[in-house]
Amino acid sequence: LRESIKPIPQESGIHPLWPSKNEYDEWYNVPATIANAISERLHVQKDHPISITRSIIESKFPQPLFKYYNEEFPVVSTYRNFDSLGFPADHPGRSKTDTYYINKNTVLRTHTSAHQREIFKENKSRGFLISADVYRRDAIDRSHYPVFHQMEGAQTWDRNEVPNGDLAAAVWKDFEALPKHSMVVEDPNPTVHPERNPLQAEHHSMEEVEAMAAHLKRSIELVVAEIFTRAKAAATASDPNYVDEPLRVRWIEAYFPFTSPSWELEVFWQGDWLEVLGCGIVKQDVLDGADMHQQAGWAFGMGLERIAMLMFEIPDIRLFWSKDQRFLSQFEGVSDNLDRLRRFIPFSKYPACYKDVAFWLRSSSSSAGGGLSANSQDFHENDVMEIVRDVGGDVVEDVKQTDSFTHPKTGRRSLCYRINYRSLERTLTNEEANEYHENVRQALVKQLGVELR
Ligand code: FA5
Ligand code: MG
Repeated sequence: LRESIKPIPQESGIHPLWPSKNEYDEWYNVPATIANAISERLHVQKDHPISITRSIIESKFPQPLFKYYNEEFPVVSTYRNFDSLGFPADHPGRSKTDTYYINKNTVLRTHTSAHQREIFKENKSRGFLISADVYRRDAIDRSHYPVFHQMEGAQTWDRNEVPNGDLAAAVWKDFEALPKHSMVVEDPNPTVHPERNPLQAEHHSMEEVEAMAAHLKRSIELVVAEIFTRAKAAATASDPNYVDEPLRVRWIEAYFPFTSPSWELEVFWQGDWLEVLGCGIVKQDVLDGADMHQQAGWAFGMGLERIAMLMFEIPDIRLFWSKDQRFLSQFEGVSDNLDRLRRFIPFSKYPACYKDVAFWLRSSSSSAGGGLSANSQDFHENDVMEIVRDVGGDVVEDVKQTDSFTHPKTGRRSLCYRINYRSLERTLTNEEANEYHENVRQALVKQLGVELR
């Protein structure tokens, strides 16, 4: 039944660099399915769509101006993942419900920005790209997965090295040298916002920030334009009558503790805006931490799955983890010859099987086994997501809350979730789905201490 779920790892068999058990503490919350993912390294697996996507993006940031890093190990200190980037002590991203911990001071990185400071420090080029697997306890749906891949990029200018010390002029010159594109880009907001996205006034002039922002945005737009050119060529190769829809992209304001001002880029895809990356002007603290006091520049972090989904028309993020030859064979030979890139042809969808589970949260704060707890105050939906995923693996397509109810007299809260069981590889029998669901119900009781309704 659990054939599509990887086996529970042996005591020390996760990875040679995985921390030993005596480093775990009461913060440890990494399920076996997640720990096993660190050995997959899809971003460097030849002919894997994530790896193909990575190399196409790399081609837009050429060496030696940029140096590429693809080997950073995912277990990092909380200092690297959070503190070195200026995350406040009470930032929600640090909570156990959002992040996988080995122990109080060690996590699975939640983003490639975890390596910014050290790579700024050791890198001798003016730019870098870091591609890697990242880990988040997140909702489950077609575009969210608890393990995914990001590419971090940065480029800096050194005030001591630009002609006449004129940073803005040097950046504008580099901007003018970038290729043009014909995409229509919505970008309605001013470059800075006095409260939400201020100029780092002690460090930059407004003109410098305008120049760096323009350079950053153009550099990223060129990636998107390349992806869509490839996507269109692939679609036309499979279907000569293919008519593409006009591409819509927009810059929106964003917030990150380590950039200001900051933006996100969204692409209109299948009827909805899909966020593909975050970026901004690097905070001087981060550069100072890397002894780059005279430098200024930009950084971005993009979701490689999201970009690959756009380019190959891959409909479901779980597919990237498939070992099914009907998936993998469609990308064979593409790494060596990008002209072979084709749209993904979905194999037929197997039937969905919806099952509901309803339960009462505990009203007391007594703690259940497993370190999780589900009394009404500190209940977090990600705990449900993770239990479901741990039991059902990739057979769970998505999980949605369908009801929430607080008893008027007792004040107890009840929740109902609808789970969609659907294998990407075969039809699940009703018996199998029932067995998964029963295991989910038992795990919710055992690990969260809920009372089933
Ligand atoms: C970050 O992770 C920042 N570190 C990005 C950044 C880097 C900003 C450098 C400024 C400078 P965010 O949480 O928005 O930002 O994630 C970046 C991208 O990762 C998203 O835009 C999305 O494309 C992708 N992403 C986020 N969560 C998931 C998920 N669960 N599954 C798949 N992709 C995801
Ligand atoms: Mg975001």
